[in-house]
Amino acid sequence: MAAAKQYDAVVIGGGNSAGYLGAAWVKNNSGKLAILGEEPYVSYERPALSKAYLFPEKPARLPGFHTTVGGGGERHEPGWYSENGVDFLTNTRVTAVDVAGKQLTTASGDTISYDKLVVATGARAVTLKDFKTPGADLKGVHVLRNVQDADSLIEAMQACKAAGGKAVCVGGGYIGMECAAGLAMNGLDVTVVFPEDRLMSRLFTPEIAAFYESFYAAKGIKLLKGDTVTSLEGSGGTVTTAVLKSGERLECSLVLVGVGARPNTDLFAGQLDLVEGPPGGIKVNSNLQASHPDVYAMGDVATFPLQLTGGTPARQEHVNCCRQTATYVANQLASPGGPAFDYLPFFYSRVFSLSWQFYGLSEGNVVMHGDQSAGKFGAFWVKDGRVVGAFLEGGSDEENAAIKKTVVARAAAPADLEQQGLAFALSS
Ligand code: NAD
Ligand code: ISD
Repeated sequence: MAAAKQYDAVVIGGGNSAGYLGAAWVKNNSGKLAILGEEPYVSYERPALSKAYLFPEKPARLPGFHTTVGGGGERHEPGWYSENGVDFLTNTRVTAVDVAGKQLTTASGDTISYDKLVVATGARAVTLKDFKTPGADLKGVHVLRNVQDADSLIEAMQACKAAGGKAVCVGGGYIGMECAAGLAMNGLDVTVVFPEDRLMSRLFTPEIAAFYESFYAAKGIKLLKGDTVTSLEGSGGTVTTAVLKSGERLECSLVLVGVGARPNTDLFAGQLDLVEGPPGGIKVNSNLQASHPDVYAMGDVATFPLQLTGGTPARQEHVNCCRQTATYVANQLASPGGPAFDYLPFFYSRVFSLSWQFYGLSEGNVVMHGDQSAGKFGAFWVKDGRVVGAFLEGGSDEENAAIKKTVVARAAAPADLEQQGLAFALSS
């Protein structure tokens, strides 16, 4: 039997965060690193898939968006990893990990030993099969998480156009909103179905949501609120109709499901402390170290104490968190201990000509400002007299940086915050 390969550190998962860890690892000159990813590609900037990848003209394609371009760094294609002594093993699925024995096994039967392990297994898209929705596995029903999903979706858009052009997006969150825009830009007739009373209800206030909803309506996108898909019907194995809880029947030849993601923790059940119930994930301490001292977790799968809220467990499914946790873990591997991982929640989206950013916490009273009819508006969340969160649509780099600064400083909110609006952030 061949001896197990040995590395100073192994990353399981070749997604967004793995690329950023690789970059910091090489910079730190930390030793022999392997990154094991089941996708056929080295790390790429996942956010592109629900945005520019779907553009009808000049769409983003690999190798254009390999990490670390989204974070303002170099583009690391496969050659970069080999030139820098990092074994990035694509098409490599890890099937078992012996945490105590510091060894893992891949689907092809290889055994790999490590000194330190970094869990970057990310999250998987929830599907309608998870809800046992009849018809969930019909052709034409898609989720979007990786390049393969995006390529299938693009192929499905062509088939949908040829079959009448009607598409349904299930879910009114990030994927539902961004993909509805992508499908509409490709000339499809799109209906979005979701259970809440407004788009992006996890973050948007009713006033914020109203702006995007009327923008979508003007683009011909129909929004069916307070409803869900109870079954899908098909003909010849391909979807033809979405049947809703309300009884409504939507003719369609493409269904895109964006109903959330679940952290991939299965390999570690019974071996590491996991967070049972929401937010799920692998529990790590303020140095992003799991319950075994030689294991770290980062990116979408890591549940860490959020310093901003006094250490409440947080799992942030966001590329910004992937980048920051990855750099932090690489630095921990080079030099353990030190200041806690301190994260400022950040979310953003871009759809059609729109672009918004949010920093901080959506807690307390909401103070709206700006002019929705001019496409430039925002909101501050004020708690105990301090600005704890800020949202801005249509902001320039300078304006977005200003709202971030206001949140970081926990600026005292003036009585006329609504009138001052963005000027308050710019002058803080
Ligand atoms: P999400 O949590 O943003 O939205 C899920 C939506 O589906 C919600 O509206 C929810 O109520 C709805 N839903 C849940 N069950 C449903 C059901 N049975 N029927 C109909 N609707 C249902 O999740 P998502 O949009 O699927 O995104 C998945 C992941 O990708 C998230 O981690 C997200 O943060 C990430 N993502 C982020 C961005 C971004 O930051 N711009 C873009 C795309 C994806
Ligand atoms: O910003 C994003 C985005 O569009 C994603 O798909 O973050 C994500 C992932 O959830 C994090 O990698």
